[in-house]
Amino acid sequence: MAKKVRTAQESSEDPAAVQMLDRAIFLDIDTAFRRADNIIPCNIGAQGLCCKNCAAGPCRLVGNTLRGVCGATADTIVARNFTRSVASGSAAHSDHARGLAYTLLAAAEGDAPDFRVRDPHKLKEVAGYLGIKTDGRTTVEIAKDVALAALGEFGKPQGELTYLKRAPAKRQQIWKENHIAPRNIDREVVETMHRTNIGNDQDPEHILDQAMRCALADGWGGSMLGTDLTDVLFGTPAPVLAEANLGVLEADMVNLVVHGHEPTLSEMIVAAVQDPELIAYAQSKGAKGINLAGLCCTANEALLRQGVKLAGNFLQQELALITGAVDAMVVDVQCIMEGLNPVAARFHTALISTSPKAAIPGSMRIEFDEHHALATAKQIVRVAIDRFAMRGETFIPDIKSPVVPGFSHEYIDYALGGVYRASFRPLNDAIMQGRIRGVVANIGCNNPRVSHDSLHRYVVTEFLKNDVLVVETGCGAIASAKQGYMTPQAALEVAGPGLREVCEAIGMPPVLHMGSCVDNSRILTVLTQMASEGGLGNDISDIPAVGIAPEWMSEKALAIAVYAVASGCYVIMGGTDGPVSGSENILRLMSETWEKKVGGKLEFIAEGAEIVRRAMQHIDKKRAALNLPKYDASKWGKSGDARMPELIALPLEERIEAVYGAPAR
Ligand code: NFS
Repeated sequence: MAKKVRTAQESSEDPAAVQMLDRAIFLDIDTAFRRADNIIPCNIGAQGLCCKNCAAGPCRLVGNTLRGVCGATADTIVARNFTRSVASGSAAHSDHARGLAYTLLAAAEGDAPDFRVRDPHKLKEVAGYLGIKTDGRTTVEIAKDVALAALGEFGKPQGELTYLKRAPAKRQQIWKENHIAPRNIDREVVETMHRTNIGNDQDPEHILDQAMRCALADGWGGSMLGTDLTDVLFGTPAPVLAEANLGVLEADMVNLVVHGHEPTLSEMIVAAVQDPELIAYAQSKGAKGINLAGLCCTANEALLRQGVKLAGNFLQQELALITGAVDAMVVDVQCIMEGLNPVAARFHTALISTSPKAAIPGSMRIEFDEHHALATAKQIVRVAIDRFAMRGETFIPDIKSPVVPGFSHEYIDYALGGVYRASFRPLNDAIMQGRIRGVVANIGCNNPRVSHDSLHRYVVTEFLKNDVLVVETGCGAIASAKQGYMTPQAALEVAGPGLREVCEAIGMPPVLHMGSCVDNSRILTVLTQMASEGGLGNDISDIPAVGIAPEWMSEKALAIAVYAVASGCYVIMGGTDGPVSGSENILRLMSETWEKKVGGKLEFIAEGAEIVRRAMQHIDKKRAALNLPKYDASKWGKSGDARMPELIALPLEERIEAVYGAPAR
């Protein structure tokens, strides 16, 4: 493969990113885009055919080499490599959740004065799942027991994960029959590493069963606890209005960007930037105020609850710095490029690392711990303000889109049915009638091997046109937010006739932002509620739904994909041929065998049009299996008011006249 250096336009479909990529070329600044052009991926590793699990190798299984030094076959090596990645991704999500459990515990014990239970309602719900009594007890008492029970899920000596019982009964039975019900979170990660160590599990199907068990410990364990405890500590999301893309940076304000994944720090920073003393300090340095924005999943967490603006997704972290307008970028863990510091060093930007788990050479170190969280956050804001005074020339793309995020399953329930009859019935009915053809969860990363945001943009547009409701998390959600698809108006402009009617009736966007990648657990909950509501079968695998990560790159995305499959979903990973392409047998195992075993399957499909075709085919197949009417777009579109964008711009009296045909009384 010859190296090809892409132009800015070829590298991204986001116009704000393109402007910054041009500036990167002009200033000769290295970015992930350029590095991806310069590094030709190792074809053997890319297919999963390189084993470096012991010092007898690394063994590369190509040509006539059919076995590694130990005798391992290509199938075993591909399965082992893949399963290790799933363990790594599961560990990342779950360790994040562990941190939240410790924060809740510290708050309940009075050791973290800046944190408290913001959603006592959710606390009681979670207590119920964990078998903790709530009657006659204080919030603090319940919170302490919830935190301890959550921590117990990581290493309990006997039994299975408590949250498994939140799944449909049929699903729980499938896990039991296949011996893939996770016992505790840490044990499944540890056992995966053990089994894939030299000279252990040598049956690829058996290895992949462990991939499912480990991933389930993430989805119905680490991630679900992570979501629940975040809601307990910071509030369950509900819709809020915000903005997305690099245009949210302000030329005349101190710009502080939070990046990474943990909400504990970012929530404190949200509080710190509102401190009148710090605002006055910023003004004393010539700034109009302090502007907070976020990247990646930290951004999603802060957006969902606080309406903090989105500066961009994974591939925009270096680009944000290239505006020259970021005074400080504060990072914690996960998806933080090592390439950031050299870019920050070209500007006045302070790159501040905070996590005891992630040291970043060259960064300013302000270690965060929950015991004096707000004080640390204020210190960070002060650094940003001091750097503002050192700012040089800036170039902020004048590009941003409105976004209405915050669709927790609790809010969807409420939006569909109201306070007194909250229910998923209207959603199930819309799918059963065919107004909504099916549901796609479009999630996951950006990958510099793919033109930035191009596949997210393409597949989501196609699904909306075909009356498929799209729910999103992670960097996929940020891509749609930037594209302007997360407003109720977008339904009128892009959605097909049936989906448009539903969105108009409820006043919701056609693409629902459900949170960070850890919050994919919310999608499991929604699917479970749909399955138990009636009319769409009685298990997740019956629902006309597909999970897609069109531009994935992280091992966390593999963990999500596998727990979704083991929960009964068809999952498509896009952009590349995928990490198991070196073995036809493994590809078959993950599609045909897994579908027979657990009702879900995993496929890697590089190209957008083929992703859409297979997803539609699957949705229609599931509709047919449920005996639902064949999808027919011509039946819909006559109710609802397509004039909404013009109407809302009119003064009240004219609007009433336009709607009711008579002047306002
Ligand atoms: Ni998810 Fe979030 Fe983005 Fe990918 Fe990284 S930020 S946890 S891994 S790159 S979606």
